[in-house]
Amino acid sequence: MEKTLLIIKPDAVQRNLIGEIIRRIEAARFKIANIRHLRMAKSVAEDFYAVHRGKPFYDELCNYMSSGPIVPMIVEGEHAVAGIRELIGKTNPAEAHPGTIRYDMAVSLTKNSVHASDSTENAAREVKFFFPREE
Ligand code: 3AN
Repeated sequence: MEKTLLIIKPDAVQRNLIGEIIRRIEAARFKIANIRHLRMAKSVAEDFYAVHRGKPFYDELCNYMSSGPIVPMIVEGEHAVAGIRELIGKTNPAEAHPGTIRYDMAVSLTKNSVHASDSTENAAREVKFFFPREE
């Protein structure tokens, strides 16, 4: 069993896509182990995306991620990290495969509807970031 962190981003929350995204995760046999609804201050978004500090898209990314509510959740299941990355599709929706969340829902490279941890190490850090009491 593996845990990963998935975030429904502001563009998807705003377009009432929370239910459809969770439906797809559950249809793929993963469990939602914990879930929140919150709005990040810009400084919190900057901490979350600290690995991207200095990149040209960093400021736009942090402004966007703090622009409205998000829904972070812990997703659990066999090979959850790789499985959820597959389900969401490539970062750039123009390169995502049909049937993936980003292909079907994303608006642009920045407004790409969802985030998911890309390794077990990052999953542990990201789960702790939003769910500090989770073991
Ligand atoms: P992913 O979310 O697929 O793991 P990361 O971690 O490389 O992708 O990037 C984090 C977020 O930063 C992406 N979800 C996207 O919104 C944004 N981003 C990444 N690369 C670019 C880029 N070249 N231009 C604009 N935004 C980007």
